Order: sequence, then C-alpha cells, then structure tokens
Amino acid sequence: MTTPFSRIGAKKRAAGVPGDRLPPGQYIPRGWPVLHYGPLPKVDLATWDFKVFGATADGAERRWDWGQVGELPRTEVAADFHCVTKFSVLDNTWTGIPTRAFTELAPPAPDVTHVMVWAEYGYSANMTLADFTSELALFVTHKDGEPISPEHGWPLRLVVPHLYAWKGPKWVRGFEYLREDRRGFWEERGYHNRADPWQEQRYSYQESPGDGPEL
Ligand SMILES: Nc1nc2c(c(=O)[nH]1)N[C@H]1C(S)=C(S)[C@@H](COP(=O)(O)O)O[C@H]1N2
Ligand SMILES: [Mo]
Repeated sequence: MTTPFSRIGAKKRAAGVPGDRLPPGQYIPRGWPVLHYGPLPKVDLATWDFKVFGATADGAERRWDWGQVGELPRTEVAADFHCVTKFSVLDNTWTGIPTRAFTELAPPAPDVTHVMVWAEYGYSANMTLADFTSELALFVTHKDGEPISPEHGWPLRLVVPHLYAWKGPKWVRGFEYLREDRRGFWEERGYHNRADPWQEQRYSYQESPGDGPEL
C-alpha cells in the first residue's frame, strides 16, 4: 500500500546535495513518505516479544519482552535512507539497538550465512549476516530524537542504511538465522535479493548468478 506524496520541488531540493550523496536514480521528497504493504498492525506491548531463532549457536530460541528490550544498549547513527521507489531521506539520526547486540547475546551457529528478519503479519526481509551485522544497522526506536510513529514502524523497526529500505522491516518481531539464503517478502515478488542502492540493485531481473536463490 502506498501513500501518495508530492514530487513537486524534488529537483530543487536535490540541487544542493553533492552528487556523491544521492545514489543513482534517487530524489529527495518532501518529508518522510510512508510506504508499506497491508494494514497498520495493532501492537500491544504487554504481549509483544522479540525472538531470535533458527540456527543459533546452541540451537535454542531467545526471547525478549518489551521491558527487556528497553534494557539493551542503544546507540545513535547518522545515515541516509534510500527507498527503491526512488525517494531518499537524508541526514537522519536514528536511535536504536545495534543488531550486533542481539547477535552477541544470541550468537549464530558457525555456518550461518544469512538472516531472515520477521515483522508483524509475516513481512520478512533476507540479507547476508554481514549486511545484517553492519556497524550502522540498528533496530530503531527513535528518529531525530522522537519515537518513530506507528506508520513508520513503532515500537521497533530495522534500519540497514547501506541497503534499500525494504530490507528494514517496520513492526519488527525478530530474526531467524539461516544456513542458506532464502528470499523474503519482496525478494520473492520482484525485488533484488541484495538491494545495494549504489549499484541500483532494484529488481530481481537485474540479478547476476550468485546474487540469490533461484526464483
Ligand atoms: N513490516 C513492513 N515493513 C516494511 C514494509 C512493509 O510492507 N511491511 N515496506 C518496506 C519498504 S518497501 C520501504 S520503502 C520502507 C518504507 O519505510 P517508511 O514507510 O518508514 O518510509 O519500509 C519497509 N519496511
Ligand atoms: Mo520500498
């Protein structure tokens, strides 16, 4: 489901942005568009949990309730946000829990290569373990000092700044360690398995052999 937004003035806004800042084909919209598939989930923090499962080092699943997530360390990351539909929101300050906090508390088995990140209603996004544990990847609670709104993923969403934004599930509920790659929600529906905005990896038809599991 998309929310319409205005492209008027987008060129002008991009004019002052150095060329090395905006990935190819991207423009700067007004504000921060809301974009997702399906309805807005109803979230009840009393029953909410965050799960790490799949190929963990000890085979056990780990679970955090909302209170326990609140005790995890937070960091701030300054980063741009690039959507495959071509808008980029520059200079965001994200506050959240580094993905590495979870991979340290619930480490993967040695042969884990990928993760599947899971959100409400079964939305999912796959990526390599290396992309997921990038230093800038956060489970975000705040943007520019304000709690993220329900439309943008409250109470928790993933942000992986070096990949297109669909790799960052809103209303995230956990992740699964994988011993081999598997396609997530959009990766099965025509989006590129890797999603590097600087290489314009938008669609699955652009994939080279080895970029992802066969469709
Ligand atoms: N749970 C969930 N997360 C999602 C999506 C979705 O449909 N469901 N869409 C993705 C896509 S395609 C984009 S571009 C970004 C948009 O984030 P925003 O609405 O905060 O701008 O969210 C991503 N995360
Ligand atoms: Mo997107």
